[in-house]
Parts: sequence; structure tokens; C-alpha cells
Amino acid sequence: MLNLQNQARETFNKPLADCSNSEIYKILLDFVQNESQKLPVNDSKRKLYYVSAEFLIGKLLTNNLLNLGFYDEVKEELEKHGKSLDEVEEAEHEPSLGNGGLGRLAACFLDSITTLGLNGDGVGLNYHFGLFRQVFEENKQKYKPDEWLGEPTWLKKSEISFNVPFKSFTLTSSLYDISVLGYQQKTKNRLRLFDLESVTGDIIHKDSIDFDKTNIKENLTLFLYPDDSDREGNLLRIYQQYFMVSNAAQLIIAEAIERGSNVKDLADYAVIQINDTHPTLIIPELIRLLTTEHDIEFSEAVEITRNMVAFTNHTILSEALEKWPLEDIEEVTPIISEIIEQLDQMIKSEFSNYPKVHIIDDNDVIHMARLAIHFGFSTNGVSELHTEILKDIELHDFYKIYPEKFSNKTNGITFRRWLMAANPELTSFLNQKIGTKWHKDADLKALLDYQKDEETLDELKAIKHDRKVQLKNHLERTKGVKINPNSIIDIQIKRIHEYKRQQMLALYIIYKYMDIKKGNIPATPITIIFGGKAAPAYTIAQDIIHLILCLSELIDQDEQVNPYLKVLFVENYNVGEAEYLIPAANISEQISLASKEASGTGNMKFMLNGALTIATFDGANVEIEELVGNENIYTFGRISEEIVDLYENDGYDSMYYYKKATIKPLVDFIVSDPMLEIGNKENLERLHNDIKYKDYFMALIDLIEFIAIKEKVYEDYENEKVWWEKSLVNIAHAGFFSSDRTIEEYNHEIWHLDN
Ligand code: F58
Repeated sequence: MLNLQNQARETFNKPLADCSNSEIYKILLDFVQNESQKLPVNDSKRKLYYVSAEFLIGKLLTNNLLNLGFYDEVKEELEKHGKSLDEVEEAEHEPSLGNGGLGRLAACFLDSITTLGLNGDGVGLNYHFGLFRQVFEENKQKYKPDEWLGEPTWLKKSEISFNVPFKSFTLTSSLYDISVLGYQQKTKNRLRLFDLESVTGDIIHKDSIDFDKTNIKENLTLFLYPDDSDREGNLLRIYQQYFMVSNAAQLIIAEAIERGSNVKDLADYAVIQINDTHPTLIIPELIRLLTTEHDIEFSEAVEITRNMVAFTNHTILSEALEKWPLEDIEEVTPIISEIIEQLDQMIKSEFSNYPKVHIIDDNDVIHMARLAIHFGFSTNGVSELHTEILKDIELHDFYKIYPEKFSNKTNGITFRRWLMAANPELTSFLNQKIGTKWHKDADLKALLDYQKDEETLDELKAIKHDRKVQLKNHLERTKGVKINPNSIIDIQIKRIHEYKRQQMLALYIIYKYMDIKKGNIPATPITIIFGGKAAPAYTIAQDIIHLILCLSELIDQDEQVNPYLKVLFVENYNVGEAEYLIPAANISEQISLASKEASGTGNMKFMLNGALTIATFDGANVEIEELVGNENIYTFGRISEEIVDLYENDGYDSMYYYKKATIKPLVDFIVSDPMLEIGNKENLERLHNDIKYKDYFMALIDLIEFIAIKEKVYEDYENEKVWWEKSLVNIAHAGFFSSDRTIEEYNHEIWHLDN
């Protein structure tokens, strides 16, 4: 085992106690890299490639220590020398190679695939700048580049390199690997990130996220998802996608040949799961490689490819379902556009009467999801409800053609990161109460034996309090903000989007503010915390951030209200912040417009950490309710059938709701004098008008029910016995949401890997 003290003297010529957190981080990173070097890479014959434009892996130090079995030892050793692992971890820069749930899911999956001993690598891109760093200035979101690459690093450059032919030039790649360690596993997998051999392009200003999008040769891997609101942005995105999948396909074929494949039997050696439509071009690219470089006939190449590719859909929102103009693909890679046209012809001749399943529509636009469904062998949704909506509505024509291709794989989260590493206090509590078998099978139901045990419920309460104090200290130390650890902690963290309805919680805050001003003092002070980024081109989402930041300032300034209500928008929400926020939460806000949230995974993380959920009947919330029972979750609002019906029949009229006596004053408060004094007129008026006249995602439809349920939740919080029992029941049933269960389902039903 590692002797940290000796290592400190050897590397930095001083005792551990005198080392900075960055120095200790460096020692520990080297140690983990050495240990993982000793583990062999999984080399079973059949291998999974999880191809994804995003891998939101978070910081790796703690997780790797835990998976290798050194976590407790290192933590204690550091403490003996007056150091804390949490603070050492602050020296690690989190790679933000993802936007949100989809990217984080990919990271949880890699952990589970490896933990289960399956042979599977992640394949993606090595963006030099991850998602922008969010800063708030004048109560608005501003953008700073997130330069995460630098020493020391988990990335290891490999010898592997491929040529990717574009229309007017060829680019050479370099492959970087990050080891993926499983929990107590003897083999490892890898996250394989392709980059340009050399990236010389500079961002124009160190302080902004603008850069020359036309300089593809130098900028291709510079940014994660550059703003695609213009054609240049779109083209760059196609260049990125093609670069990613061409490298992936070449790697897959080369590795399969190494493991004994004769290429015709490629599908016995490799299965490819594509994470949403972003890697769909891997289908024509495999066909190109098989026909041009391996002498296989077109129709056979199509069949080999079809037997290899499986597609996961993560959304029913039309703006996120990718469609590329044929001419754009032509401009990037004419060979690929030709292959897509051939595939489209096959579909058009087979299904001439079903225009909705044609890959290229009448306007010469390519529908990527359609390509993935026709030329893959599996399509899955990410929660029961979402899959039903895909089958019944969104992809109904496809379901009629290929019922056997469709299945559900309800999302999951890795318990290593979201329980064992993020909440060691709750972990030891569980170990004490129910033993450690759950480390392997995630079954926490034995905890139900303690449901009525007051001592146990008190312990649970004490753990939550401890975690609130930790959150308070963390926020003070890293962001200079203060929260009251004796308050109810009520959290909504996720990308900012109208369908996720952060605006509803903002309207509730206005309600509560007015209520406190009337003299109705909450029994326990309330802290409402938001976190999340808005896409740079998404104006209304930025207006929502502005509204919340203005409300936060207004309340902070109001001495009549601020002892009882605090609103905090955590700057630059990311995986690391989530690891502090989630264990401290009493209340988890999951209030999307029913039918729009494919699954959600934050909902699962909160549940596992003992928060109670306020939820609409959407995504995996429905399954949480099935597990814990209606009395242990706070559900409200219109169900998805009603919402779908309203959309189909143009049946929602925001003015109808706006005019209601409870709603109007709340909405109008957005443009009231005190708000206009703090905020920006243009932003607040635009948002006000949007909610009043349009409200496309129906924030008002469920608002009255939402206010009622929130009042009920705060009331229940005062009844300690009831509250902590509900909390315990939630934890006990969270086992279903382990990503190990999800991955086992993918493996048994789609991948068929041996372990
Ligand atoms: C998310 N999608 C879903 N997309 O919204 C969420 O319900 C689900 O739990 C999660 O996937 C995992 O299945 C998501 O995160 C993106 O971030 C897209 C990235 C590309 C641009 C459009 C959004």
C-alpha cells in the first residue's frame, strides 16, 4: 500500500502535512495510475462500444480510490496528517465533457459495465474545452471557456491513430485513453477519446467562447457542441460527429480483427450502442469501410452493420431529434451522403406508402433517428413511460414495422459515485444496518425492517444534518455564499429548459415571498437551491435564470423575509457540485411537463440519498412512485395523456390560466417595480410575455396544484416521525435504480457479452 508520508518526501521533499492539496492530488493520481496500470484490460471475444458525443465523468480521484479499494485507507491517512480528501479533491479539475443527463448516464454506464466484468469501452471526442463555465454577472449567465486539459491528467496518449477522409482534406487522429476501473474488479475498460493529431486553433478571447468555426482543421475538437444556431455551427457539428464515428468504426474493425474476426463475422465480435442520434453516422461509415477496405458487397455490409448497431433515444422533444440537410452532409463527406441516399432508396422502395419512415424527406433533410432505427437492430427508450410514448406516438409507424426492435431500459445511476463516494455517512449507516451485500447487488430493502425504529430514524436525520453542514461549509469555502443548515433544503438541479419548468418553482417562490410578507411565517426556514446551465442560444432559458437570480437578490435584501426564505442559484453547477448538493437535500424537485422528460436521473440520485420527491407523472418519476407507493412521494399535475391530447388538439390557452386569481399576481410580479429595480426590463418583460401569452411548456397548467403540494410537503416536514420514515422507505426502494441493473438488462437483451 501507499505510504503517503514517504511519497510526499520523495516527490516534494517535505512532510505530507506541509504539502498543498494540489501536491497531494498529484501524489494520489500517480498512485492510482500505477495501480490501474497493473490491471489487465478486459479482452473477452465479444465487445461493446458505447459511442457517445458526451461523457460527463466528473472528478475521478475519489471514485478510482473507492473502486480500487483504497478509499478508506487514504482518507484516514490524510486525516492523520491534518488533510481532508474532500479538499484534496478540490484540486482536481472536473472534465465537463457533457451537457447533462445523457452524458452523465454514459459515465454511470461505463462504471457499471466495468464493475460487472463486461468487455466494453466508451468512445467519444477529446474536446479541449468542455461545456462553458457559467458565471453570473448582473444576475445573468455569462460564459467562460472551461479549459480542463493540463497536468496532471488522467489521459494517456496511445499509439493509435487513423485517417479520416473529409471532402476536401484528410485529418489524422490521436487516441487518448482514460482507464475505467470497476468496483473490486480484476479487469479494466477504457474511455477512448479521439482528438486531432494537433489542435492549433486558438479561441479568439480567453474570456469568451467565440472561435473560428470555419477553421475545421484546427478547431474540430476544440469545443463540446458549439452553438449550432447557425449553419457554420451545424457544419462543425457534422464534422465532429463524422470524425468521432469514423475513428470509432476504424478502431472497432481493427480490434475485432486482432481478436480473430474475419470481418464478415464482425457482428460476433462487436456491438455498438449509440447514445442518442449523435453517433448515427457510424452506420454509413461502417458500410463505407466494409465495402471499400474489406471487399464486402454493399448488401452484405448493410446486414453486418445492422446486426451491430443499437440505438438509445433520450428525448421526444423535436428540436433535439437531429435532422441534417443532405447538402450539409454532402459538403462534409460526399461518400457518406451517397451511402445514406442508397439506404434511403432501399427504405423508400420497401415502404413507399409511409413517408414518415423515409430517411430523407421531401425537403432533402436527413432524419438521423430514422436512419438509426432502420439500420440498427435495437431501439430503446429510457423509462417505461418514455418507451410507451415512443411506441404509441412518436415512433408509432416504426413500432408497427419493427415491434421486435423496441424495448425499454429504465435508466440507472452508479451507487459507487452517488452513494458510496458522495455520501460516506449514509454508506456506513447502511453497512451497519443491513450489512454490505448491497455493495454488489444494490438491494437496500432490508432497511425496511427499521421503518418504525425511532432510533434509526433519528440517525437518518442526523446524517442529513451533517450533510447540510458539509454543504454549507463547501459553499462558503468555494463560492463565498452562506446557507442555514437548519433550514429545509429544497433543490432543483438540471439543465435550464422550459419543459423542466424551473419557472414554476420561481413562481412558487414569489407566492411564498408574498405569503411571508403577509405574516405567514414558515415553521422551519426554507432554502431553495437551483443549479443548471442554459444553452447559449436559448433566450428564454436565460431569462429564467435572470428571474431566479433577481428573486434571490430581492429576498436577501428583505429583512422581513430573509430569516425564513433563501433562494440560491449555485454558479456553474456540475457533477462535483451535485455530489455536495444531493446528499444534503430534503426535497427533490422533479416537475417537468408530463411526457417531456424522458427519464431523469437526478430524481434517482436524490431518492437514494433520502430526499422526498415532488413530482409530476413523468419519466422515471412514475416508476419511483410504483416502488415507494403514493404515500411516500408527492405527485401532482396533469398526466401525459392529457398533455399529449392538449398538444394534438391545440387545447392549451395560457391566458385562461393566467387570468386565475391565484396565478395572475404571481406572474405579474415578474415585472413589478421591486423586480424591475433589481433586474433587466427586457429580460423580465420577455419572460413575462412568454408565460402570459404562450407558455408553450404549460408552466401555469399545474401551478395551483404545485403550490398546494409544496405547502403540504413543508407541513409534513414538521412531523418528524412521518418525514424520516418516508425518507427511509425511499432509500430502501432505490436499489432498482442502480445502473448495474440497467446494464444487466442491456446485456441480456441487447449486447449478449460474456462475463
Ligand atoms: C436526457 N437528455 C433526458 N440530452 O432529458 C433525460 O430525461 C434522461 O434522463 C437523460 O437524457 C438520460 O437518458 C439529454 O441529456 C442532451 O443533453 C442533449 C445533448 C445534445 C443537444 C440536445 C440535448
